[in-house]
Amino acid sequence: PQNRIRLVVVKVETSEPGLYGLGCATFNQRPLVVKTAVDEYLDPFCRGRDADNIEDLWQTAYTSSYWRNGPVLNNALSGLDQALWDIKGKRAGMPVYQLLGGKARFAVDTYTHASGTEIPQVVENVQRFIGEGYRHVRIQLGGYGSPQLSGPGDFAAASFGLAGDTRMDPGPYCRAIPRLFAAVREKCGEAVHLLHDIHERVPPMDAVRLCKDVEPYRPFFIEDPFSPEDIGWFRRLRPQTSVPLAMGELFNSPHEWTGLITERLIDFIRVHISQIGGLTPARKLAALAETFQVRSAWHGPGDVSPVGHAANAHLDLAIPNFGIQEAVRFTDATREVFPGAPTMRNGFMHINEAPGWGVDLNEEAAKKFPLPEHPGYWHPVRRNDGTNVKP
Ligand code: GCO
Ligand code: MG
Repeated sequence: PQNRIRLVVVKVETSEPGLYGLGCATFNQRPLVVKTAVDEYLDPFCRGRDADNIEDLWQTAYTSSYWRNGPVLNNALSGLDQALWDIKGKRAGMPVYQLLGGKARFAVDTYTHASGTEIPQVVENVQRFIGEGYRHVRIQLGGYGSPQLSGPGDFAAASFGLAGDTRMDPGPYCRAIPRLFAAVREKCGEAVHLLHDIHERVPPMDAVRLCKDVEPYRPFFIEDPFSPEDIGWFRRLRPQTSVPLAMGELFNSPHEWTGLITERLIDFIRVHISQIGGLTPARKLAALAETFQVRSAWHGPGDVSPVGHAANAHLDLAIPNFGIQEAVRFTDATREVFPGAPTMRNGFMHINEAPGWGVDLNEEAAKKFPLPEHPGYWHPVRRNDGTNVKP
């Protein structure tokens, strides 16, 4: 219950009895602000408007705040947008991927997460996932940036920060990851595709060196070597390594991805679809990326609702430049609240073929899971001297 995720899902009702749609608006770290944006602003804006005109509703709602492209308003907009696509599918009697042109593949290939505090544990987990049919596995040592490699923080002793603050030292992390890749390759062979998420935790030049250090182990991709504030570094990294690069889960705006794609600086675009405003902007982004041979890897962690995972998967099924998708692992409780949620078989994600997204919401069941007490903000991660590190 402590690590329960604060899912936000928007329900759009129409004047046609029983016709409604669902959209993912999950922002786990600030859920109530998204709720306010939906209830106080989008709801009155949308009343009386035609649910058939998705593009018009998206464009007019997007500019209705004048200031735009932030995570809160984009998530709220995604709730509306994905719900309108769900309605469109239900009205057509088709799954949404059919509205996008139909299937370009039979199912969605995925990667799963193998982690552990020690290298042998990670190796064991990779072997287990290969046994379960996965062809792609992300390998991490502990949490992002492996705070356990850095030892506990002494901030309390220095009367700086609070007890829950953790310490992250780039040195041990950057030395451990190439050893992790070497061990997994040695024990698990060449066939499995390996991924790793740097999660923007190290100074840019350390990330450059880390990418070069893991190059001999042929990663499928290395994710978020830099933070969005540092994307200028891709121009320096790209000429130095052939390691495939994935970027974008923190992006909000086309300004952030357009240059990276058109200058061919990344291989995988990894935006979080609700964070950029829903399916409407995501399918345009997918088309832009297709022209430049950039493949999709839509962000699909635990803090995306089953509706959002279904939206990822419908787009994955339809676009030619699909790359990879994060595997889902829903609990029985989540499946009870969201009947029709995507399922996994042999490392592939399958969607429910019912019209729309194929995912429903059991509002009665949802009442059993109120928001956790903790508001959801992240606790500080610090360098040795207490300086804040991007998460
Ligand atoms: C990933 C991620 C996530 C994020 C999380 C933030 O799956 O690649 O980086 O685990 O940290 O979604 O809330
Ligand atoms: Mg990530």
